[in-house]
This record gives sequence, structure tokens and C-alpha cells, in this order.
Amino acid sequence: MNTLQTLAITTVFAITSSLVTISNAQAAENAPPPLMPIPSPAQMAWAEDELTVFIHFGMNTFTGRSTGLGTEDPNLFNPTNFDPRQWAREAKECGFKALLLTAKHHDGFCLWPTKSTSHSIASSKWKDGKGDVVKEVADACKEYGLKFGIYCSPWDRSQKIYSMDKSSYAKLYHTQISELMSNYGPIYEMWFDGNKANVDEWPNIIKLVRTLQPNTVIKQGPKVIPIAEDVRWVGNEMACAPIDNWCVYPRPTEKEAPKSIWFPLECDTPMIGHWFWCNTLPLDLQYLLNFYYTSVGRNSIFLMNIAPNPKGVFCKNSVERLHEFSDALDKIFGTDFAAGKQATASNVRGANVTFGADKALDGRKNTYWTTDDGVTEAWLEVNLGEKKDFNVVRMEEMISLGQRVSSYKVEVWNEADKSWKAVNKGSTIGYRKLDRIPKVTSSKVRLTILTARACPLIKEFGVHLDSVSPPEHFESKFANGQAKRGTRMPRQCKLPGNKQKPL
Ligand code: FUL
Repeated sequence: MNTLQTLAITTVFAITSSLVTISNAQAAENAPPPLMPIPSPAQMAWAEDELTVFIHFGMNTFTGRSTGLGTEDPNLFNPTNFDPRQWAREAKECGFKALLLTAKHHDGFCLWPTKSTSHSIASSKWKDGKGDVVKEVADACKEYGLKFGIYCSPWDRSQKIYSMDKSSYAKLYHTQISELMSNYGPIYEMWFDGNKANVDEWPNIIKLVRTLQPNTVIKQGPKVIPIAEDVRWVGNEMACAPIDNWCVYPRPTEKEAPKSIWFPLECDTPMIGHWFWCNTLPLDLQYLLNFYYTSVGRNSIFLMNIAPNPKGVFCKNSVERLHEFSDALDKIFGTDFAAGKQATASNVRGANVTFGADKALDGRKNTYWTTDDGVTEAWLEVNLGEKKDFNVVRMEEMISLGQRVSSYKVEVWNEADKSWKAVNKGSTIGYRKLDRIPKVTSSKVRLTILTARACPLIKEFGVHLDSVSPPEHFESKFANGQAKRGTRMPRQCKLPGNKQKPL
């Protein structure tokens, strides 16, 4: 570190920000070239959504089942106060960017008047068989400025041909996807479920989505090689991404795979009910905050399921919890003690202010601190100006130019013995990494990139105080905890007297 320290270049935010008005360091002279793979524009926009709402609504809402049988009477579907505008309004108010609806779940009941089967709302008495849930939800999203996405289960228990005549089922499914991709405006994400998904000629389905909705991201359902989708499932229902989460797939090793792709993880979990409504209380706020840390805070996005009730609305408890969650995020992340403060780095690319240390503290999404080519070990030091209490460190890479960092440490300055004290070590950063640490009080904090695939590009670095989550969430064992593959959310007791199970 001594050599690095001697190379230290100080850049002061106040001076440089007034001199440099480059809004896009990507286009700047001597900018680092992209390190492949990089996200497509659709994948990039998807990553920036951060918070998205999953809606499981359909036949199961009225039967209480989590997986329907496929033999249900269409007339059971009868929301008495169907109000997707309420869903969209609440989601928007709480900072969610997109909403994804189960147009058809495993029971096969279609929420739009499809030509492919009579097992749909067209056969119900609801709105005299003239209703179209998918359209009303799409319209509500448009009205409130949310992106709209669709889930359509490949597995279909209402169709005997699903296993008996796979090629006929593939045609039926093709028709359904074609209708959904053609008639409801832009679809930001097509979510294929992998559960028992076994559809003939799957690549044709992917091609169809690509043709009809070229800007959508496709979530992987059945695992078909070569991978043609854009997003993969996290592997648990606890919204818990691995602590070392690469969007580069397969994950980089010393010998990088020549054909790695950008293939980010998506984290989903139910906030109330199982996936569908089942008269439970929503999860406590501390669960939701933990999910945020283990999803958005681990280089992923959070797809939080809110099950509307049989009336067709988010119940009062869901709405309250959603607002509590949003308020808590504002409280925690609304103040960044490092924002705009004085920063120093061990190396600045070409000694050019465009890539200076302060660029990691300027809150802009197109600027970053970076180093010279070949410099993959480097530090960024921030002087907070005065002692601050904090327990969350936020790091963000400029992923549009590739995910690079493979190990780092965070240290705080100990005034008493004039030394740096490590508070955390980590591996990947990616779009955003949030490290929870036991609360510290310090006036200086330092991020050291220890190893990277190429010169690191740090878009943002921040420190925050989370006074909402319980203190045990900041202990390393919990904060850096992992979920086992296949883990499902603990189901809650039914009302009344619901007792949340401990995390
Ligand atoms: C799973 C399904 O089986 C669940 O019912 C739910 O839809 C979840 C999002 O995906 O595979």
C-alpha cells in the first residue's frame, strides 16, 4: 500500500465539480473500454428499477390454494372491488418502478379473454364474461407511470395435452404468449416460471417474445441450452442473492470462460400470503428491509409479491406495510454522510479530474472514479468532515462497462490510535453492494479494491445510518448470511393472533 499511498492524488469535490461538467464519463476521452460481458440496454434499465412488485392474482385468490388444480369453476373468479389502479398507485407512491402480473398461473385459468382455451375469465360471470384483467392492470400501470410485466406459467394443469400431447400444448402456449405480447403495450419483463415447465420447442417461445417485444427482459423458466434469456432466478424464495453475486455468467475465475454472458439474478419473495392471498398478516418491516439488503444490496433487484385479496385490492395491512417499507428506505438512504465530501484516491486514471475520487460521491449515475489500466488495487478515502455514526456502507460499480471488482475491504479511521480499522471485507460489488456492519463512529472511511478483473469503476460510495433494523441485523453472521438453494419463506399463521416467525 505504500507505493499506492505515495501516488495519492487529492481531488476536492467543490473545485472539480465546478470545473468538470462532463455528464457522461463513458464518452470521455481515455475512458476505460467496456469489459465484456456487459448488460444490454434492456438489462441495464431492468437493473436500475431496483424495486418491482409481483402480483399473484387469479383463481387461487378465491380458493386459498397456492397451486390450483386446473378444474376450478371459472365462476369462482369474482373480485367484487377489482381496483388495479390502487395497486399501481400504492406501488408508485412507495418507489416501485414496475409491476408484474400472473396472467396465468399453474392452474391454467387465463385472466384475459384468450382464444386458446375456454378456461378463462371469458367463461366467468365476472363483468358478464367481458372483463380483461390484463388490460386493466396494463392501463393502470400506464396511468401511474409503472412498467408492466407478465408472468404466464408454462405448466398448465387445466390442459390434459400438457403432458399427453406436448406439441399441441406448445401451439396453445404459443398462442397465449403471442396474445399477451401483442395486445397490452410494452412489456418490460416476461417472467417464465421454471416449475414443472416442460414445453416442446422452447426456443420458439423465446424467439416469439423477442420478435413481439424486442425491449423486454426474459426471465429464464426451463433451463434450455444455449441460454437465450436475460435474467435468472435467485434459487430461493427469500429474496436472498449470494453474497458474491456476479452478473457475469458463468462466474469469472482466473481462466475466464470465453463466452460468458450478462445474466443477472432476480430475487423474489411473497410479502403477504403464500404467493396468492391467504388471509395472513404481511411480513414485518424488518423482514422486508433484510430482503432489500440481500437483493438490491447484493447486486440484484427485489421483486416483492403483494397478493391482492378476493375483493381485488391490496388490503389495508399490505398498504401500511408497503408505506412503512418505503419510509424506512427514505430514512436510511435519504442521508449519505459521504455525499459531496472530500475524497482522495491512490490512483486516478490519467490524473484526469473526469475520473477523480469525488466522482464516486457526486450522486450522478454517469460519473465514476477509476484508475489507470492495469491498476486493480487501489483505494478511495473519504473525509466525512466530522465524526459520524454509521452502520451501512454502499458501493456501486459502473456496470454498463462490465462488472469488475472481485474483492475489497472497508476501513474506518480510529482517531485514538491513528490507524485504519477494517470493518468489512467483501468480494463482488456490481450494481450496488450494501454492507451492514456493527455501528461505528468515525470521521474517515476508506474503500480498498483488492482485486478486480480490470481497472475498477466506482460509480458511487456512500455511508448511512440504519436506525430502523434491529442491531442483530448488523452482526456479520446475519448481515453476510446466505440462503440455501430452494429455501421457501416461512408461512405465517392465519389471522387472528398472527405471530410472525423469527427470521
Ligand atoms: C414458483 C411457483 O410455483 C409459485 O407458485 C410462484 O408463482 C413463484 C413465483 O414461482 O415457481
